[in-house]
Amino acid sequence: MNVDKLMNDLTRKNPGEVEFLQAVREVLESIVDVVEANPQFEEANIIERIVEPDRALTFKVAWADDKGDIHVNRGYRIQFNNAIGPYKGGLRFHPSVNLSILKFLGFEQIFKNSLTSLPMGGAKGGSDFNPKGKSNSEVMRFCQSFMMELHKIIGPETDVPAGDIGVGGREIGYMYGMYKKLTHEHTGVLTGKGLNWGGSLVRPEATGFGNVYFAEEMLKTKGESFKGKTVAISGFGNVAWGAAKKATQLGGKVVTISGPDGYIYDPDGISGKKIDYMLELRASNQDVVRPYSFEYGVEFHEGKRPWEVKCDIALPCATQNELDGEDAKKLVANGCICVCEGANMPSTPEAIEVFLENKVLFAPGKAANAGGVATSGLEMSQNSMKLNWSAEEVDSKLHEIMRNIHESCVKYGKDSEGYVNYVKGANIAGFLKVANAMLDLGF
Ligand code: NDP
Ligand code: 2IT
Repeated sequence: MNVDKLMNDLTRKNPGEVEFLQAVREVLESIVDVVEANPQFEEANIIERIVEPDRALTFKVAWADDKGDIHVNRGYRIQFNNAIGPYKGGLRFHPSVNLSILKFLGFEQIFKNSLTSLPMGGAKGGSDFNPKGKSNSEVMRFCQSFMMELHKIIGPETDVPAGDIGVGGREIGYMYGMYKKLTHEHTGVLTGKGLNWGGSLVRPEATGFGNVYFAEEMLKTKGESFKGKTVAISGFGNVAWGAAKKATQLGGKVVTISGPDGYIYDPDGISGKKIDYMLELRASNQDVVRPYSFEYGVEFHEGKRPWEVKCDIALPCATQNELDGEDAKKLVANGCICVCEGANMPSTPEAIEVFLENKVLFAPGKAANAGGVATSGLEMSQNSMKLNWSAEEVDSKLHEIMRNIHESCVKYGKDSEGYVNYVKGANIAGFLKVANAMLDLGF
């Protein structure tokens, strides 16, 4: 298997799609040995087939603001691969959204969903709509207009979207409301729904909780735990919130959160009502974390990332490529022993190299943030059965899924000296199931 040749061909076919190409290269480099040991994959051209989305739809989303002015955004849905189950993956609303970002996310989602062991294929979608400063009614009209197009290609057994950056319970509600009107159906077509209309307990917390459960498993391999550890978190959204909650419950002290404007350093620990204050910050639609420093009288470091702070554990939970080689070196120099990605692809390839060289416990997002989509899968199961599980039941299933993902990573990622390369482990374990399914199904 010639990774450079494959990447050259892919670069020619997808010019300028930097994030997509970055995500594909990482996977291909990890699976070389497995592909070479299994000639049936190359014989069936699995690699060329897996890097091409089944379909990538873009559509116009026109909506009226509160003054009556009409705006146009672009909507997307990338249905990447449905070999092991219906397409599944979130919707992102952020001004930076483009085809490359959604293709990288859709591609990652194939392997992440495979790792969960639940029957879900990979997809992603969203829009370059900027929720910042929009009123509730503007967000509603945008979501309704978005769903007017999206509903044509989704369905509970076809493609089941959910949230991601800029899409939380409120947006899912408005989109689900419109889907229900358009189709005259009340089915589990979206996940992350409200509890009164088909949602699952623990879904809001699931990505962050799952991330911390995964980190806990990694720490255990070194006889360590969260107890007494200093934790640096980036982001202040859904994932950062859940991670802060669980890390604190397990005895860790979370000292940072961050936004596009800079980071907060709270040496006493972000715990209790301070964690829920993050929800208020997000709901304000202002895109800034700074108000936390006024509310609690702590330091705000404008324009900086939290990776310069001394910590034992780092949980990057904001967005892609938010932790580079220099940040990684700072973390290592400051004694950080574990980096567990809550966001999708937050570490650059240079950063990952630094972590692996220094034998840091490092988990890639596709393994470590799979708790969100796994719990979406559990929401789909509950919808199909027309039953609701208790919070304890969902949480214990989530916990077990994260332990199993950790085990799969160890199985395929442990080297002869005992160091676990979780990037390799996650990519191989995720790939094998999908590739074998593709063989079984024919082309
Ligand atoms: P939220 O919208 O709740 O929060 C996202 C956070 O990231 C916010 O703090 C946001 O700030 C910040 N952010 C977004 N884009 C940028 C940017 N370009 N530069 C700097 N900061 C940025 O989203 P989530 O918490 O749901 O998502 C966070 C990460 O976790 C993403 O990578 C997402 O793909 C991933 N993820 C989410 C899952 C889920 O279930 N929600 C599941 C698995 C992974 P702001 O919006 O103010 O720019
Ligand atoms: O990146 C992700 O896994 C998500 N945004 C969650 C997807 C889902 O379908 O729950």
